[in-house]
Amino acid sequence: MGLGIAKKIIKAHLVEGEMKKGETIAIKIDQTLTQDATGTMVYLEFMALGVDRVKTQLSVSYVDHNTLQTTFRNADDHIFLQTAASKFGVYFSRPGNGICHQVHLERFGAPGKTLLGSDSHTPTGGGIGMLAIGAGGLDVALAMAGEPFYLTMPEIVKVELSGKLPPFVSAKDVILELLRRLTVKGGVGKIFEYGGDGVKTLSVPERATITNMGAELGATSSIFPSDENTYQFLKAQKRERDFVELEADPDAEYDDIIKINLSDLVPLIAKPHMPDNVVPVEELEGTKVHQVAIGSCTNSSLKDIMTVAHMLKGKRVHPNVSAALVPGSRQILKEISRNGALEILVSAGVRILESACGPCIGMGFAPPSKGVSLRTFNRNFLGRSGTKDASVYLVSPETAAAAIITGEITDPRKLGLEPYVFELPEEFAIDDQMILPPAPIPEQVEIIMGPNIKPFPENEPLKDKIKGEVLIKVGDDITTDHILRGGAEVLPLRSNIPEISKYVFSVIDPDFYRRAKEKGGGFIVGGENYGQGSSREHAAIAPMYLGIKAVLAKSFSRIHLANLVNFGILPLVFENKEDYDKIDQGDVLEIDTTGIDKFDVKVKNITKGIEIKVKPKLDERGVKMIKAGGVLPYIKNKRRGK
Ligand code: MIC
Ligand code: SF4
Repeated sequence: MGLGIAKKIIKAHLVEGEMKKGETIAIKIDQTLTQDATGTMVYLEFMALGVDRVKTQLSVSYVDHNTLQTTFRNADDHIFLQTAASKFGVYFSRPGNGICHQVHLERFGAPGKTLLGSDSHTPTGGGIGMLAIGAGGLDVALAMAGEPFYLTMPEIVKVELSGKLPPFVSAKDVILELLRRLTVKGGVGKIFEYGGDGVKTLSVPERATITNMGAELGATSSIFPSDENTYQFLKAQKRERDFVELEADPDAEYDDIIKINLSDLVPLIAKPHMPDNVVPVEELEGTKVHQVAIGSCTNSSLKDIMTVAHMLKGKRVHPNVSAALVPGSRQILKEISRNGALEILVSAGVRILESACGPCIGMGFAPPSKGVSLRTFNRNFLGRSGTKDASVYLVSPETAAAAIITGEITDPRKLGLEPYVFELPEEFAIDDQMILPPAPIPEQVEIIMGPNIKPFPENEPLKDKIKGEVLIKVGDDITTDHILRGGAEVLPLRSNIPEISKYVFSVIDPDFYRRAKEKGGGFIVGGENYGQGSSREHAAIAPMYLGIKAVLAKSFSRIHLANLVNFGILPLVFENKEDYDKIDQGDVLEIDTTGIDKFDVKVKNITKGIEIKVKPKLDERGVKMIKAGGVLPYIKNKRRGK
């Protein structure tokens, strides 16, 4: 039986387990990436592991999330990250150099390699034929220390593309179409492998838009073949040496096949507050728009920006719209400065923001009260923009540009503009000055930790009996932005768990922190897909710090589940989903964990006098980690021979 691309890469990196769907496997990691908002924890964890230098082929530390620097905090973090990178053998991409996924694609991504990143959009690298996976920070720290990455062997779904995108329909519409069909839960436990004739019509940045937003499907990863287009992209980055061809065997077998005819697609839009709330743009035409933002790791490539510049040439930003552009990288910013596109955009009245995550994670450019904001980003979760009552819609750059011109949601096909045909430059505006290599003599580097950097709290081993109150009960699809939001107020606290824990669940329940403190911890009850979205392990560490011992849910998202286990919070799934209705907020539960080695955990709802049947969502390794109180105590015990 032949193999697809994903399986070929997994096979070449497999160190434990069998490539059978649902089995636990471990793979060797070639490259890692971290970003600052998750990275400070990663390097603190790496230090706790006691390893001197990274053991990977390449590790890169990016600063792109926290670049507002309203106080000393972010600046302190940057210096810590820079000195830690230098000492531990990690390349350091300075603030202003661009968004981690965009820069990694440009300067480091290589077909056939594995990449683990402490950011959920790491699968962007799948656009260049890497097996790129997002994970919690601790898993990335372990990979840097040379440990393999453990995951459940995913189902492999082939997405067969045929045809060619019509004018003003773009890569964003492909992934929005998949989200429309499959929802934000549709990809959990799956890798989406793209194939078919339509692949060759898509350039690497277009492919990367699609693999990037595979994260919104909940997928483990998404990947494209490595072909002539991949070669051309690498060549224009002066990195031909990194090229290898990668294609699926003709008789490759898949667990499922999804077909998309690119020629049939239309401009799509995701309505508030979920990326799968997708309808054709046409349905919302005429809705007044207050702001438009073009950027983020999904849609800030040179092609995206050139398309917008082409559509805005000689035009003005509508007087009721505030429009902003966030170039994905300094390379792109340099290119548009030299080719004239920047001049067109500035003349039109577009505001130019720094090459960073920016408004995507609520770092500036918040919409007005009750405002309508069109963004080329990947997430429109409640409150993420910084304005809780704003309506955020996700669109392609084409649809964004149309709204900039008309001031309302507009199908870009109807403007009567000439379609733009993008040509890859012979050579991109390559300039790696803002990527600092690690120090040749690590002993000479002192790691600088400002007062914002607090050591992370450790957990205690699992107790046989845990009693406590259900501190909060939430519904389906709760994101890590609900659990611990981003934004300019909270992000700077990422290196300070006691402070950031004050914001747990603050978007949906501002009283949660007070209750958790008063009761000395307790439990969380969730619905389906609990913890979807970001990889931020703070959404597990901060609840752990507040004394949360277990989360009972109908189902979990992959990364958050791993984070809970890594920090010793017991994940339990309802055996009968209706039992979710038999627990209310405020109920007192008693959990008996004495049978955990046999995956037997008993839950009693003392308040209601009933038993709730649950299964721990753990494999054997997970059980050991939970018993120890998380992965760090587990590893320390292992080293001490306990
Ligand atoms: C996001 O898009 O939500 C983030 C911010 O990039 C997160 C990481 C984080 O919370 O730091 C992600 O996607 O993993
Ligand atoms: Fe940054 Fe937004 Fe991409 Fe997350 S999704 S890495 S915040 S640009």
